[in-house]
Amino acid sequence: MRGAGEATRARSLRASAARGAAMAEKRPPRPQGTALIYDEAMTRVRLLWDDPECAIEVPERLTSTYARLCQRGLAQRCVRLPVREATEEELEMVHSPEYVAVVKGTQAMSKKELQTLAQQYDAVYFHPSTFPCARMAVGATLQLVDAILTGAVGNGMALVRPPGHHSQRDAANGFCVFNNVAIAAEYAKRRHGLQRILIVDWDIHHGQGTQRIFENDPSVLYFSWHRYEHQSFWPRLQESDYNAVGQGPGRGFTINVPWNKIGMRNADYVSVFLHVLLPLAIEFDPEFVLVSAGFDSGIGDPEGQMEAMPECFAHLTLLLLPLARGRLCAVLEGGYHLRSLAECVCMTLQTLLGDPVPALSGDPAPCLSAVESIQNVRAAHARHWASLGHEDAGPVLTPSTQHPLLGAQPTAATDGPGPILDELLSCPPCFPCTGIGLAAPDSASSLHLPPTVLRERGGALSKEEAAACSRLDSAFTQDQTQAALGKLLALLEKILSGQVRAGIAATPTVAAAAIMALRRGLSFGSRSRLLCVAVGDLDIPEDLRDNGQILVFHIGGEERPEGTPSPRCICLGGPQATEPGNFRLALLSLILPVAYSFQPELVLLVLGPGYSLQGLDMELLTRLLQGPARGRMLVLLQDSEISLVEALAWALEGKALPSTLGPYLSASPKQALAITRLCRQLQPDWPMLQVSVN
Ligand code: X5A
Ligand code: ZN
Repeated sequence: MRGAGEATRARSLRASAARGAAMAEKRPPRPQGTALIYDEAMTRVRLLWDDPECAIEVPERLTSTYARLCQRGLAQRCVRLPVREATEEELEMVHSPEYVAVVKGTQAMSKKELQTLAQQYDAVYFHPSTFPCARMAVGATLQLVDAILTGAVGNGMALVRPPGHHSQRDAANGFCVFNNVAIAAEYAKRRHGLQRILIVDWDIHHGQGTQRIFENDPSVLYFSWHRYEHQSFWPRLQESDYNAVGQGPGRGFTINVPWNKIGMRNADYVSVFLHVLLPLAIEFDPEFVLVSAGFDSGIGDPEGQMEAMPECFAHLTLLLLPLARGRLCAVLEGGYHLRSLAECVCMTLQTLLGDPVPALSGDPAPCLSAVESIQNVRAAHARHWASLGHEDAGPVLTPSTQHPLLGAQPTAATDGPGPILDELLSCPPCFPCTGIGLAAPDSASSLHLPPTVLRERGGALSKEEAAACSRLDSAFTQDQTQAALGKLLALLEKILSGQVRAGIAATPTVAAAAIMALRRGLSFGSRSRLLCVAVGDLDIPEDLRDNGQILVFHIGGEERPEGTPSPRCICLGGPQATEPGNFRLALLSLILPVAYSFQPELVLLVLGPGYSLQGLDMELLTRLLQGPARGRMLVLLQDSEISLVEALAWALEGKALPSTLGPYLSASPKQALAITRLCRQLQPDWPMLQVSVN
């Protein structure tokens, strides 16, 4: 009986797999397009009286940002969606009818009355256009949600005013009237039937409104970082600290990262994403990502006083895109330095469009205070999330920024980076060269590839190259191998000289090809840094393993006896290393932090013989490794694996993953221990590995 049942099951599985394949052929390979929503109507609200606290929330925030998007040619590349005003019913998904009525009443108020009403709230102003504008900010956000969730576009951004994340069920707060993002999350649940939504609030203020709306709700994972300075910064709430993790069934679904010092930089932000947000977000496996995209966390902002550069937001966006099949909806919140705001929005939108990210500038070491915050949040969440369950560091008891007797030290007021800021912002954005090169046998022509893929014809090898090849590869005499290696070298040449940004090369002998490519990369420039991530069985010669210019990760190869690991050749051996749970832990906690610390000019990804990464993990790896090297990557694979080229090409092209990452798969305790130990040993060499101060 049992045998027959299983046979039936197997048959129906095969049948459904075949159906899946047939469908996969018909539907467009990847979701397309990035939407932009903006309407001048939202510039109508402005402050009508004197109030220094609210004076920074000006209409020019939208007009100058939009002008810059047009100037950069980014707005033109987006799908434009029309705005609409949200209905009162939609507003009431989050707000009380009484509060909606109060805001509605402002349309007919005199300036005096508006001012009196505003005084009932903290840091708020009203204008006769507040109600229609705030409804439009919500409506614009919902239009974008609809477009993404119906598949009309892949992702998008809404430029809106007033902002939303401080707004609560019954109260306006911090320039916010209706909570655009919270309503969008509720709407996605009720109208689109979603069950898991991630809200990433990278504005520099705590979105206490959003937190309160969802603090009991396990279907919404809310992440916020914010300037805190031990509760001395607005809105000065205890509930913004790392130990506020949600309530009741929502325990664990609120993540707060307090910044206890100003001046946080690129490395601090990216570290928090790698070591706090991403592990939990991947475990949560959202169906949709909403970003409360405030840019007062960027350099120059008078509120935040932080020093993260515009390109940092490109990296933050890139790190979120592998989630939820790339279904990401960014909604403007704060951002008060007009130039910085515009640049940061450009970086975000450019990344949503799939462009490669610029290099992350500055020292890759997070500061002490940031590491303390990371340690504290991870300790607070260790009991709620399996992905942090192997965490052994407790919270920091006496933070470096806090005097044990006096409490928080006031931070001296600074003008931030001052005059150098203009210079920093005026660097022309490096528009990356486009194009993906493909060096593969002709059989690859039946694949469905992005239109930008350029087929490499290749040339004959020089005598020396041919000699080197035959030494490396005993099969080299065969024409096929020779042609493949010729194509590979020609492609690498184009990448090194900047004619194409990235490439894929399929050869009959990937091990030999990898060594040739590394040697060629080495000889290109004596100061160039090459990151090689090799998966599978591969033997990399000694001189390439401990070379100042090359950093090798060898994953899933032969297991070697434990010794002191070399900081330049990091091995995670054995077949277990490529199992999804183990691999994803290694990727976030080890590979990416080291890669960001190393700052390579080029990444060589080698899928060697015996390689056994899941398809989705291979795409995840390809997509995320584009961060540290400005999208410059060459993937080498065995020509018998030619079917992988399709997924690789779309990933290199910046397109979203074809599915969500799926239910959480935990790392084995043994592998988690091995990875944690490696991280600790390598920390002195690669500062972004740090997750605790002890
Ligand atoms: C959306 C936003 C900030 C309010 C600051 C009040 N609000 N001091 O950035
Ligand atoms: Zn803000």
